[in-house]
This record gives sequence, C-alpha cells and structure tokens, in this order.
Amino acid sequence: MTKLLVTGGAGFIGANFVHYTLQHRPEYAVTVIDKLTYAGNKANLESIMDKIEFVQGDICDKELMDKLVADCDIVVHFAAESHNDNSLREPWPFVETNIVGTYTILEAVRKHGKRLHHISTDEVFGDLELDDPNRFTENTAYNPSSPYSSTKAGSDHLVRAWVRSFGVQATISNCSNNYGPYQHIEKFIPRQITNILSDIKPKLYGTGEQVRDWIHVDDHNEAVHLILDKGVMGETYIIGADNDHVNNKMVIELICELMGKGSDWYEHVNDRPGHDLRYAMDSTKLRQELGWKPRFTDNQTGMRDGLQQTIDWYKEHTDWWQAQKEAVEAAYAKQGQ
Ligand code: NAD
Ligand code: TDX
Repeated sequence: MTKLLVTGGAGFIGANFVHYTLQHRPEYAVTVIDKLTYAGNKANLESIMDKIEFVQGDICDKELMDKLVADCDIVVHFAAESHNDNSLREPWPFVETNIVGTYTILEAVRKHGKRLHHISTDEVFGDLELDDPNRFTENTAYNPSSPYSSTKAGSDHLVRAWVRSFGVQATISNCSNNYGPYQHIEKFIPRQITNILSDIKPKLYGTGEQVRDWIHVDDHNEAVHLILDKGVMGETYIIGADNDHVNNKMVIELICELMGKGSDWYEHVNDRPGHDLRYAMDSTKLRQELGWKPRFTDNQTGMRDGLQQTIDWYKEHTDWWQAQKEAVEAAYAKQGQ
C-alpha cells in the first residue's frame, strides 16, 4: 500500500480529497495532519475516521513533520490559510502557515527523499482585465495581489527552488476557485447559500462583474490524483474547468433561482480592497498530457448541476454550518460586507 500524508485534510478541499481517495483509490493508506484552525473541522472526516490516521498538529512543527514524512511515501500538501478577506484583516498567519509551513515540509521531504505534490492557486498570477480574452498558463508570470496570494506564490517558488537546487521530487498544481460540500461559509458560494437558508439577502461585492473560473471540488481532486499517477517530476499543471464566462453576479443570480428566490433577491455591498477582476485558466497541458477532463459541466453556466448538488448538501447539513453563521456575518458586517 502507498502511504499518503495529506496536510490540511480536515479543510474543504483536503477533506473532499480524503473522501474521494477512500472511495476511488483503495491502494492508498491515508494519514491526515491538520491543525484544526477555525477552517478545519474534524466532523468533515467523521464518517471515515476509522479508515484513516488523524494527527492534530501544525505543519510548521519541524519534529512532527519530520516524523510524519519519514513514515509516508507521498505528501499531498493542501494545508494553508486560504481566505483573501482574512488575509487583509490579519496577514501573519498566512506568512507563517503558507510560507514557513511549506518550507518545513520541503525540508522534511528533502531529508527523507519523499515525493511532494503541492496544491496551489490561480491567484498567484494576479488578475486579467475584464475584457482580456487571455487565460493563465503554466508559463504566465507571477503577479499576486493580496497577502494570501503572495504567500501562495512564495510557497510555489520555494517548491521550485527545492526541486532545482536539491533535486526534490515534486509537482505543483494551480487550480481555480473550487465549490462543493464542506466549504467554509466565509467563502462566496456557501455564504450565499447559507444566507438564503437563513433568510438573509446574498451579498455581492461591488458590481459583481468579477470573473472566477469555478470548478467543482471533485474535478479538482480527480486532477490531483492523475498528477500523482502520471505527473512528471518538477512540472506544474494548471487545473480549470473553462467557466471563465461566468461572473459573480451570474453565480448569485443562479443560486437565487435554484433556491426559489427572485433572481434579483440580493444586495450589493462594499467591494474587497484590491479585488482581482478576472481569473481564467488554460488547462490544455493537463488535458492533453494526462488526459483529464472535468465531469461537472453543462451547456449553460458549466455549474448548474454542481451548484444544485452543493445547495442540497448545505440544506441537508444545517448542523454543520449553523453555529458559525452569526460570527461570520458579524465579521463581514464590520466591513460593510
Ligand atoms: P480551507 O481553509 O478550507 O482548509 C485549510 C485546512 O488547513 C484547514 O483544515 C486548516 O485547519 C488547515 N491548516 C491551516 N493552517 C495549518 C497549519 N499551520 N498546520 C496544519 N494544518 C493547517 O482551505 P481550502 O479551500 O480547502 O484550500 C486547500 C488548499 O487549496 C490551499 O492550499 C489553497 O491555497 C488551495 N486552493 C484553494 C482553492 C479554493 O477555491 N478553495 C482554489 C485553489 C487552490
Ligand atoms: O460575500 C461575498 N461576496 C462576493 O461578491 C464573498 C465572500 C465574495 N465575493 C466575491 C469575491 C470574489 O470575487 O466572490 C468571489 C469569490 O470570493 P471567495 O470565495 O472569497 O474566493 P476568492 O477570493 O476568489 O479565492 C478563492 O479562490 C482561489 C479561495 O478562497 C482561495 O483559497 C483560492 O486560492
């Protein structure tokens, strides 16, 4: 059995990855290391806790990471501080976890000669103008805007430097905005779904013309598995599902429609400082070289089916999110959002 060490496996994408792995890839034994910050939730793994090993700990803890990495074959590194709005309120945890944490993992995989797959984001490239038809590729120059994206960019650079200088066996993927079950309600899509379920109007930052290239979390995780299977060491792969024609306003209107509200039952709130305009991903390399294609697609917005599934999940799991709702909304309200 191949032993996978999954960092951040109690968070949104990491937990979905662990569930996906247990369902589809029985050849892997999974250990999760997660600090259980406000974003990590053991309940995300509750139904499979007896099938994995779970360690609560910090990826910046050198001794702990040394021990866990020594005992695995491959590290899949999801752990991060992940929310832009929080990084504008308090940047330090982003520098610590995203940069020092990735450094700590790199030193451990270097020492023990283990393989690493590093999970990153489209935000490292900065943004495109709204009318720019181009998409980000693996060769686009880095130009991050926020404390979050700049620390993710820093972590990608560290991985590349450890590959080149020390021969570390690593791959990187940069994915666009994910949605799906278990996503923290501070994020755009679950915030609006749980707003409607709480009889609060959805909140659209600024004009809502900004474009995010949305992808269902299972499509992301399937791509990560393909990279683990067939990815070439030292290479970077862009992951995106071609939804770069869908802006935030369209997403909010679709959520309202799918949840039985008028499509204008939402309000505009203060914009995010430094708000990136448009992300668009060119995943040709992943599709052509590794044979990936997203499953959650449809003709209209590319996300109707995935959004319906996600809405149903939040409806069925009110216990999972309801206790946090008031505090999340109070923090946004302070910023007029
Ligand atoms: P998340 O915030 O939902 O989960 C992050 C997890 O990491 C949490 O469980 C948290 O407890 C854990 N964690 C944080 N600091 C830690 C530390 N110091 N030590 C150990 N564990 C720690 O984030 P997510 O949305 O699931 O994102 C996962 C990864 O995917 C991140 O690296 C993020 O940059 C990347 N990514 C996210 C998206 C997206 O749309 N959400 C898109 C592209 C890439
Ligand atoms: O209430 C809201 N209203 C709104 O209009 C919120 C929370 C967000 N927005 C806008 C801001 C963005 O344009 O929606 C868009 C998506 O916002 P977020 O969910 O905060 O995501 P984003 O900032 O785009 O970053 C996400 O995708 C890339 C993840 O949080 C990152 O971890 C990932 O790297």
